[in-house]
Amino acid sequence: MADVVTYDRDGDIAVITVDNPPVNALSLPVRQGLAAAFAQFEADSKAKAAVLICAGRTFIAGADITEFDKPIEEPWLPKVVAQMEACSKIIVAAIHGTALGGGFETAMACHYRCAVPTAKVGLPEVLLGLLAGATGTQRLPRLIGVKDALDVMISGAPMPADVAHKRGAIDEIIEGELLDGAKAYARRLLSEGALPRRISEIVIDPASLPDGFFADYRKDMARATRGFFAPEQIVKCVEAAVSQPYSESVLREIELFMECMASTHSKAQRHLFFADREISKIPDVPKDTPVRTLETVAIVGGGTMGGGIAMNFVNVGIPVLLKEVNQEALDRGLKIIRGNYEVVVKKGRMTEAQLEKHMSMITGTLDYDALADVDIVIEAVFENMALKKEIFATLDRVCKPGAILASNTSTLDIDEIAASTKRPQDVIGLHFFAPANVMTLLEIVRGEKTAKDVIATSMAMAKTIRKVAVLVGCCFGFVANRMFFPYIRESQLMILEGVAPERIDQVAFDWGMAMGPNGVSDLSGLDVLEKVRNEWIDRPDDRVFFRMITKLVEQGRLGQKSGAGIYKYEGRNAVADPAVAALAKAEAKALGVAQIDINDEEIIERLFYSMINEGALILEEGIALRPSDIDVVYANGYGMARYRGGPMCYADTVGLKNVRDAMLKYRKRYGDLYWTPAPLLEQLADDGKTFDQWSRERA
Ligand code: 3H9
Repeated sequence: MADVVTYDRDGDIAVITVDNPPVNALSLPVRQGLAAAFAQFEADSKAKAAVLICAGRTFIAGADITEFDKPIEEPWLPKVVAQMEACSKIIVAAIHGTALGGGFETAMACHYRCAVPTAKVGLPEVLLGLLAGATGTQRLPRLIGVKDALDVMISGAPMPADVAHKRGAIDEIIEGELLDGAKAYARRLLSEGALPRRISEIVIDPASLPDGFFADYRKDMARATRGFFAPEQIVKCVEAAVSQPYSESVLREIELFMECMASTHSKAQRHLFFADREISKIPDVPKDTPVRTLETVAIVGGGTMGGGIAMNFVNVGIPVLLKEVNQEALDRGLKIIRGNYEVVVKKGRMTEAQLEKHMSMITGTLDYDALADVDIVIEAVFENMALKKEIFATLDRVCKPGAILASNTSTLDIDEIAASTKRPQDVIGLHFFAPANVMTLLEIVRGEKTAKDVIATSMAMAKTIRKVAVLVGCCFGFVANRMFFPYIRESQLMILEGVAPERIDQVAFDWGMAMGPNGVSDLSGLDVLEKVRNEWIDRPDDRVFFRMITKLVEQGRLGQKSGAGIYKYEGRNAVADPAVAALAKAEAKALGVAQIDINDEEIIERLFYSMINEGALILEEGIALRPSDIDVVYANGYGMARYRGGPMCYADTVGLKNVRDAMLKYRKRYGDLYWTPAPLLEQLADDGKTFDQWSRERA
């Protein structure tokens, strides 16, 4: 038996322990160990019952995801759990931490389950584009009922121990030490004459479900699961659990699991699982880098952005000093924050008293000197370099030594901002995404002179305020916006070429964006995009660039906020506006832009390949550490469906040669300016490699 699983006996109770750090994943040695340990238990005449328990921080957290791209090695998990359930003597799972996926399936193969009150159990495979393929989709509906089981599997959300106990997924809550409690529980079961209780033997009565149950369930989940492959597969598994004998429906589960496993969706979602964990690994800022104290925060600028940023800190109990230029602006800012909290109260997620407490943690000030003692200042005024430099020069004068001076710029040069202070090592970019109190992404922009402890402190701060932080280098637009500009640029040009904005948005939406480029532009504010364009010193020399935005802003059409932009708005509903189509036609004529037929495939290629090529340039320049970091940015900051895995993963899925060849096609039509493939893309396309392979080879 492998060391990761050990077999001991305490009197008549066998204790089988899994010890495979960090999360006791079911890698091959664990499966081998479990198979051997339960064979030993079956043969051990002195053992009357077994307790399955895990060492370390958690019960088994699932199959080993790193094995999924390799051929299956026996014993495969469905076989191991079948062997366990078939045991002639009782097995008790003793759960702490999180029993997830294959871990919960292993627990469900046990005849009884006990857990500490802090434990959680669930089947989160859907988040990896998979389903619980080791009998989970067959056992959970039998154990807790069809509707609850579907909810657990479609959401992927774990059940806290008390909920699982109430639903019958956990039989006993152990208040004290888990192993002692589990052994005592097993002995009690023996004394009561309990027999192995096999979930697979429970029969679900189809008549217990309301008519049309599955059709209704599909309708209900449609919005939340739009575009994803796995949820429908899960529903099919549960339909099989209801309509077929267990021996047949488990085979159906394996078939549907293998389809998920082979899908591009699952590959993309698994890629993001590891990408989400890679982002915090910064080669020259190791985990043990010291961090500065961060107990007091000031924000300069109480507009929508500054207010949203303030809420992040207040929400985790950190008081904020909000600096504005005059009382009127300050009052307006505080009113917006209060309004945001009132929405939360209305939704029942906060009480009036909590609202007041949160508001009491924000102190307004009009005086820079009030910022003298804060640990960090985050500047959140509008995108104007001259103004930002002036503010940083003032901060340099008033703030205590060692205070972190951060700018929430979304595009501008952090090094130039830092140069307006005598302490560039303390200056960093913290690019929050709007609305800052809702969006999880935070780009942390490292300047040339930013100190390592300032980076480490900012990364730690991001965790505290529950943001997904990606460290990026300094260039116009950093990673997120720099790659977003080509996407908007192509959308704008296609409008001039005669494609309706709503069609572009629909194609992008169907591809997997939460909102198309035109809807997003209107939401962000066309005037904001125009300002950014104007601040972009070395923007492309191109009359057509962002042309529609410029013209619409001239007409006072600023987007959603002014009731009209690329669309006109009836309430919050975007409606196509013939005036915009007419404007596009007139502008195209004036600029000599040809009207052409563009199919959906071209819309996708132009929107996303232009973005991907910018990503390749960003990688060459070292602005992003890894292609997967870029993917995390897009999965969290721009509503790109996780089943695409982010733009760089999507490029790998399409094949870099295909991306490059499509670019060359557009280069022929539009010239070199935008469609010259990045040297990295050229090289990888020639070598038949992916961004992912390139990244691994450099690691
Ligand atoms: C499944 O079970 C399929 C079956 O139904 C069918 C099979 C036939 N495998 O997240 P953390 C690594 S699918 C491999 O930072 P936390 C992780 O990459 C699986 N590695 O810790 C990280 O590595 P590193 C269903 C894994 O305390 C380290 O462990 N299960 C796995 O914040 C620490 O992870 C799931 O989807 C894994 N399964 O959170 C659960 N899990 O240090 C996935 C983690 O090198 N896991 N690692 O970066 C989780 O949700 C969280 O890791 C957990 C702990 C909540 C357990």
